[in-house]
Amino acid sequence: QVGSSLRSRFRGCLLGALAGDCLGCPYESGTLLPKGVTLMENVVEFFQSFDSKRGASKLTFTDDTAMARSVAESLIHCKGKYNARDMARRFSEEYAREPGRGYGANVIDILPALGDPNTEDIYAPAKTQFDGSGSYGNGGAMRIAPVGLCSSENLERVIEIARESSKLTHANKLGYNGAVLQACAVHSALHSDPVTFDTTSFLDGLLRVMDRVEGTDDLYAGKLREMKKMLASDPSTEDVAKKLGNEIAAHRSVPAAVYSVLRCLRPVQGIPTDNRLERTLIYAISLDGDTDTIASMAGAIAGALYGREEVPEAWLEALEATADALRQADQLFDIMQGE
Ligand code: 8NA
Ligand code: MG
Ligand code: MG
Repeated sequence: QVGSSLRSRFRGCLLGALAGDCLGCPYESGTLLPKGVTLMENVVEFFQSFDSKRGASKLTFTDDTAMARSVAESLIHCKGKYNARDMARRFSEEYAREPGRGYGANVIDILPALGDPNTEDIYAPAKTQFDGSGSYGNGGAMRIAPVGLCSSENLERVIEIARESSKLTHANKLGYNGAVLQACAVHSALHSDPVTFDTTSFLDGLLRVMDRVEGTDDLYAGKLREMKKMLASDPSTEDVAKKLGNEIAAHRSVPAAVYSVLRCLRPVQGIPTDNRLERTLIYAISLDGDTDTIASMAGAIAGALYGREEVPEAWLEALEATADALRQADQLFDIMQGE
């Protein structure tokens, strides 16, 4: 393993996901900006204000982290294996405990049934959503980072767990394929060297996966191909949001998260920081729209690439539940080492 240690990458991934959710949440679905100030300028100032705000109340996480924590806890409890019923029950119990975390408007209709032992087929409730077409919301992808940490060699296992575990709530292929892309992006970042990182081979790896899992569809694969051109032409954040999306739908948000990470490997005009994780989150939030979720997904990928060392100390103080993220990362790491 090159660069920071693999354990550090596990920590970086879960902390990055948490940070993106907590820091992106204040910007979700539109922000009233002072006159003459761009969204990116406002986000930069928000990030810079941390040191002076130390000791203030914590920035809280939302559904993205609430569900990701359940995914991680289930994988830990089941020793790195996927157990549908165990994970489903945890989603349900977590929602019952704290229903006010900002869940999607439709997923909440089926969360109670996922914890009911009388639910015979645990995948059935999700299939009833949207007149039987299933949800294509980004809720499958937003919580999938811990799955990307599963299995050091076997990408097939990552793909399988990502697909099956998102089907518990997202039966539409756009929904679960978005989770497959996000999990594979985390997995690939985790096993890449940030110093010699090659954007083209990273995208080609993801393309091979998505070409295969999408079959004749070309939605995610098409976006990955488009990204190669965009990285060369470097469009504005507004144009990136138009092309790749910044919405609540998986196919209109997961590609934007992947792009944010790749674009922020190098400096971005208007984001005056050398910290690449911080740059990635500021960029992702500046795409506007579903900011907490896009930043959380981008943070998970970037954190897996750069490791815990790239997480500013001020964040650890400012964010809710950092100790849990570190514990889960360590437990997942220990399970994977023992495989
Ligand atoms: P979901 O499954 O309820 O989907 C979210 C939304 O996507 C739905 O309410 C629909 O508007 C739309 N949608 C999904 N599938 C279809 C379909 N087949 N046809 C038509 N419309 C569809 O929940 P989810 O878990 O996927 O949602 C995740 C998002 O919700 C994340 O962005 C998360 O942060 C959260 N969120 C909450 C708020 C809030 O203020 N409470 C705002 C934005 C996002
Ligand atoms: Mg959220
Ligand atoms: Mg969101």
